Amino acid sequence: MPANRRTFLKIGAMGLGATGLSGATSAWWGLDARANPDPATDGDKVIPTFCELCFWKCGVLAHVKEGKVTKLVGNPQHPLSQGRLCPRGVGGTGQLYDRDRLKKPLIRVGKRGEERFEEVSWEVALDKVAQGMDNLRKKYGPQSLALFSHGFGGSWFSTLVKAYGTQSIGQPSFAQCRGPREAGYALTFGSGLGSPEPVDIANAKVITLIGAHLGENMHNTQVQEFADAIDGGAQLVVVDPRFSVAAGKARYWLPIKPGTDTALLLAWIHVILAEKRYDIEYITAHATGLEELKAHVADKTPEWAWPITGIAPELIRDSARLIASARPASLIHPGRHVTWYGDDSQRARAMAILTALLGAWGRKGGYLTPAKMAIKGYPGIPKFGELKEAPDRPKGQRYIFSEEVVASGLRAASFPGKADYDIKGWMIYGTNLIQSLPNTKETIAALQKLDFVVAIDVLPAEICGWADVVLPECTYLERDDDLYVANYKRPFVALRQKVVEPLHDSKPGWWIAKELAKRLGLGAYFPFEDGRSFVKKRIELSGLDWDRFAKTGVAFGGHPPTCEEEGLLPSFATDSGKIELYSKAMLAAGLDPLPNYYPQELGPVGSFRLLTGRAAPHTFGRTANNRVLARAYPENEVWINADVAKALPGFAQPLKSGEKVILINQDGVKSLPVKAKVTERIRGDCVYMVHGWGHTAKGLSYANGRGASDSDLVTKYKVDPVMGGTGTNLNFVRLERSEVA
Ligand SMILES: Nc1nc2c(c(=O)[nH]1)N[C@H]1C(S)=C(S)[C@@H](COP(=O)(O)OP(=O)(O)OC[C@H]3O[C@@H](n4cnc5c(=O)[nH]c(N)nc54)[C@H](O)[C@@H]3O)O[C@H]1N2
Ligand SMILES: Nc1nc2c(c(=O)[nH]1)N[C@H]1C(S)=C(S)[C@@H](COP(=O)(O)OP(=O)(O)OC[C@H]3O[C@@H](n4cnc5c(=O)[nH]c(N)nc54)[C@H](O)[C@@H]3O)O[C@H]1N2
Ligand code: SF4
Ligand SMILES: [Mo]
Repeated sequence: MPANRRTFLKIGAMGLGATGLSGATSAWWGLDARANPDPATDGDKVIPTFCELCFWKCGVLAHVKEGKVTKLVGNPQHPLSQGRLCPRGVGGTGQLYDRDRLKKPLIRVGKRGEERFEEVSWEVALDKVAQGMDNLRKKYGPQSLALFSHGFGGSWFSTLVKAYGTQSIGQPSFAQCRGPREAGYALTFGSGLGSPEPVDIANAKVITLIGAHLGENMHNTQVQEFADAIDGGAQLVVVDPRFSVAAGKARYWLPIKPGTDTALLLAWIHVILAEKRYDIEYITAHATGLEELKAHVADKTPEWAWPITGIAPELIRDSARLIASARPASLIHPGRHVTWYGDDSQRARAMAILTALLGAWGRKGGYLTPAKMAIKGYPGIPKFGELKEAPDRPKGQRYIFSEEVVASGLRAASFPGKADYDIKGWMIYGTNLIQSLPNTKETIAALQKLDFVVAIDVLPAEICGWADVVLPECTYLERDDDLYVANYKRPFVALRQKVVEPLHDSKPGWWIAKELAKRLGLGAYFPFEDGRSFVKKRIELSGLDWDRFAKTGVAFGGHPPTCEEEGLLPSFATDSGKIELYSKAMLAAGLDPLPNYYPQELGPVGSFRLLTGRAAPHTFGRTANNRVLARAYPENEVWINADVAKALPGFAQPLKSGEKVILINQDGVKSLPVKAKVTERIRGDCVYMVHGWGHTAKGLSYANGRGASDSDLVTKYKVDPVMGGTGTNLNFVRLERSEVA
C-alpha cells in the first residue's frame, strides 16, 4: 500500500468513480411535457435549475412571474428530486428575498472580527483582493493561499486558485463530515462512497441506520426511497442514543451508549461468523483476511458487548440475525456526518466489513456501482502548473488515508511552523468556518495571524466579520454555474441556470473568479464569455442538444450495470484486488489492521455528552436566517431525558419543556439561552441539539441570538489518525437555568 496520500488518491480514483463511464449521447430519458411550461402555472414561466439549500443538488422547477420567483417545486425528470423537494428546497425564496443579504462589496475598516465595513464598488473590491493575492504570491509563494469552500459554486474558485498556484483547497464537508467513512470503505473495498452515496435503499429488505437519522437528515432521494422501502415492508434497525424519527419506524431501536458502536459492530460480526450466517461464497471469491477476522472477534460476544453498549445480548443476537436474514439486500447505511469520536474511520471499517460479510457490496439492496457521463471539458483551458501538496498534515504525522485535503489541517498550518509550510491567506467560499470547524477559538486565532482574508458569501455570516474583503455572491437562483455531472446509478448531467436577475449589487461566482483571474494575469483559465456559454459549449461538445437540455434541466447517459444482478463483475481497487477484511496497508502505517473498540473518556459528574444532528426544515446555520423556513422551525432546543430532568444537579424544581437553560461545557464555555425539550426519547447520559443555531453575526437580523450554538461548546476534538477527521462528540455540558425567560 502507498506511503503517501498521492498514491492513495490514485487508487481511490480507480474505484467507483471511474468504473463505468457511459456515453453521453447514448440515451435521452424521460423527456415529456411535464417540465415546460406546465398549464397549471397560471402563465408562470417555469425554469429548471438545481437546489443549493443543501449539497444534494435536487432538480428544481422555478416558477417565475414578472421577474419574481413565485414557487419552487421538484423537477419530475430529475433523478434526485423525482418531482419533490424537501422542505428546505421549497423555501429557497427565503434566501433569495432575505432582506439581510450582502448587497455590495465590503472592505474592512475596523479590526478583524469587529464587523465594521465600508461599502465599495466591485472595481475597488476586486482590485483589493487581487492585490492581496499578488502580495502573498510575491512574499511567500502562491501555495501560501488556502481556499476553504463548500457548495457547488466553489468550482470557479478552485480553478482560480489552482491557476494561481495552490491546491490547498479544504472543505469542512470532508474532515468535519464524511471523511472517515470514505477512508474506512476505501481501505476495505478499494473505493470510497462520495456523494450521493450509492446506497440502494429502494431495494433493501433490511436497513440498518447507525446514527444516520434519515427523516431529520433530509437528503431528499434517500428519504423518498426510505419511505417507500418502509411502506413496502423493509425492516429497520436503528442504533441511536436518541429515539430519532427513523427509530419510530424500526423493528429494533438500540439506544446505544454513545461512542460504543464499534463494540456492537464487532459483536454483530461475531454472531454472523459464529452462526455461519455470512455469504460464504461471496467472501471466498472476493475477500482476504477472513481467518484473521474470525480470530479477532472470537471473544467479542454479545455478552462482552453488553456492559459496553448497554444493549442486552439477546437483542444483539436477534438484530444480527435479522440483518443477516436479508442478505445481500441488507443495507448497513454508511452514515454521512461521521466525525464523532476521533476513531471514526475504524468504526466505518467495521461497517464496511459487516457489509462485506453480507455480500452487499455491488449487490441489489446494498451498495451499487454508480457511473458518470463522459461530458467534455471547456476547450483550450491551459493545464495547471506543478502544485505543492497541501500542508494539511502536521510534520511527522501521517493520517495518510485521506482522499481530500483536511480543512482543519489547513487551519493548523496557518500557525507558523506547524506544517511543511505556512498558510498566510484564506479565501473562503460558502462556508461558515466559525461554526463548522471545531474549536472556534483556534479558528479565530488563525484568522488573526493571516496576512489576507477574503470571504465570498450571500449573507453576512459570522465568518464574513473576520474578512478583509467581503464579496456578495448572488444566490443560486440568480446565477449560472458549472454542470453537475453526477456519479449516480443512472448517470446524468444537470444544469444550474439563472432563473431571475441578481438582486442588489451581487454577482455570480464565475464572474467574480474571472475578474480576479484577469487582474492576476490568469485570464487564459477563464476564456469563456460567461457562465452560460461555458456550459453550453461543454454540452454541445458532448453531443447533447443544448436547447432541449436548457428546457429540461437534465440529460441522461446510458444505464451501465450497477450491481451483480445487472451483470456487473465485481472488482476491488485495493492492493490485493480483493475486499480487505484485514488491512495490511493499515498495519504498515502503524494502525490497527482490524477495528478495535476503545473506551471513550467520560465527562465530569453531573454533565452530559453533547450530541448534535439536523432538523428537517434547515441546513446547518445556512438557513437559520431564512424566514420562510423559520415558520416551520424557528430555533433549536436542547433535548434532555425526562427522568433526568426531574432532578438535575443545581435545579430546585424539575426542568420543564420550553424553559430556557444555559449549557456550560467542561472548559467553562457557556451557550446562549436555549429552550429545553424534556423527552423520553433520549438516553439519560447525553443531551442533543440541532447544529447551526446561536448566531452572533450582527447582520443576521432574524437568526441573531436565536437558539444556541453547539459549535461554541465544541472546544474539545480528537483527530482521527487514519485520515485527519475531527471527532467532536467528546464534549460534555452541564445545565443551568437561564435568567432570560
Ligand atoms: N459543531 C458542529 N460542526 C459541524 C457539524 C455539526 O453537526 N456540528 N457538521 C459538519 C458537517 S456534516 C458539514 S458538511 C460542515 C458544513 O459546514 P459549512 O461548509 O460551513 O456549511 P454551511 O454551514 O452550510 O456554510 C454555509 C455558508 O455558506 C453561505 N452560503 C449559502 N449559500 C451560498 C451561495 O450560494 N454562495 C456563497 N458564496 N455562499 C453561500 C452561507 O451564508 C454560510 O455562510 O460542517 C461540519 N461542522
Ligand atoms: N435537514 C437536513 N438534512 C441534512 C443536513 C442538514 O443540515 N439538514 N445536512 C446534510 C449533511 S451535510 C450531512 S453530513 C448529513 C448528516 O446526517 P447523518 O449522517 O444522519 O449524521 P449525524 O448528523 O451525525 O447524525 C446524528 C444522529 O446520530 C446520533 N448519534 C450521536 N452520537 C451517536 C453515537 O455515538 N452512536 C450512534 N449510533 N448514534 C449517535 C444522534 O442522536 C443523531 O440522531 O445530513 C444531511 N442532511
Ligand atoms: S435535499 Fe432539499 S435542500 Fe437539499 S438539494 Fe434537495 S431539495 Fe434542496
Ligand atoms: Mo455534512
